[in-house]
Amino acid sequence: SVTPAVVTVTGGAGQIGYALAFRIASGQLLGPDRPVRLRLLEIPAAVPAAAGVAMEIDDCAFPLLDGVDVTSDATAAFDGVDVALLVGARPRTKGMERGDLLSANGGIFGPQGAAINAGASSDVRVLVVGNPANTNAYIAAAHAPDVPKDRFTAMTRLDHNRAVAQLRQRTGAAVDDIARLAIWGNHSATQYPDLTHATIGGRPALDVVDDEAWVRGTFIPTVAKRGAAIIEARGASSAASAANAAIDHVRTWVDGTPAGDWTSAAVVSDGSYGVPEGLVSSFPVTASGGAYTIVPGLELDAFSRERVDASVAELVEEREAVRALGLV
Ligand code: NAX
Repeated sequence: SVTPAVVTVTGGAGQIGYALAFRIASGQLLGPDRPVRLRLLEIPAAVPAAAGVAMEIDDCAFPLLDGVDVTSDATAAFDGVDVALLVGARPRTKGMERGDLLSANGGIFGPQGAAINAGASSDVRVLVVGNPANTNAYIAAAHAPDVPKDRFTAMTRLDHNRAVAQLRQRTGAAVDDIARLAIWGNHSATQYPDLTHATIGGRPALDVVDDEAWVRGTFIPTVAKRGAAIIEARGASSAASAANAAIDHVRTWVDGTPAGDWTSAAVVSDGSYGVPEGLVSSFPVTASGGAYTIVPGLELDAFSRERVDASVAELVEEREAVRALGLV
């Protein structure tokens, strides 16, 4: 029998946690051959709600599920973890300054990084979803000196999928014919959804679209502000689509990207494209052999360069702020 993979979801009682947990337990994260031990980490006040989620998961009688544990103890949650999905975070509330937000999240992601460092399996893979996702991943990685840096990632796959969806709606192309889209920088409104290397059925997407005003005035802001539009429409932030993107991110990490295509993920920069080494920034990435690799050698035109630099400048500011606060 195969040893179950330990998958830990933080914020297991939250909206995204609720959408994620069932998909993980049903085998959609690691495939139909890998049994799963699911752990839900919550703050003490939300442990009863997480226990309710665990009851519902039990009630699905998923054949691949080895069991569900609920805990508010990070050490227990990350002991032997293979895949850590860090979803729970402190949201920005009214009147909260950025320093307060970063401090509150440093208090979450620092200790979680340390618990991963202490107890995770040697092949652990970490995806940070909770915002500010890039900087939370930076903080967690800084507290896990024994874990290779390339195991820490943050999620921009939802932004990537949103960009694919906008392009398919505009052009009528099939999703499978759209390739080489990229999200650069921070998972925030400064992100740069980049069509300059994208192709549709092998043709440059910019030739198919043939409308620079649409690209700059509609496509880019629609993708970058989609989260706010969902909140406006639904009265709640993206949940099932975020969970779906988290599943995609991990599946691609494990299974690889198709030949000739890439995806987007925020990974620890090696200095590529002038992004300071160590920052967790989104890039076009390929996956193979269980590792994400930044796509090398792409040409950035002047507009792209400016947009990437602006988003990376925001990441640098966040890094300086968490350093000044003593969070790393
Ligand atoms: P919810 O508020 O519904 O759930 C968050 C859960 O996390 C709560 O149950 C809370 O008790 C728990 N939590 C808080 N601190 C914790 C801690 N220290 N340990 C364990 N659990 C803790 O938020 P939800 O809608 O699920 O969103 C979760 C996070 O994802 C937010 O930070 C949100 O901003 C972020 N998002 C990131 C996206 C991305 O693309 N990277 C997109 C979707 C989403 O907005």
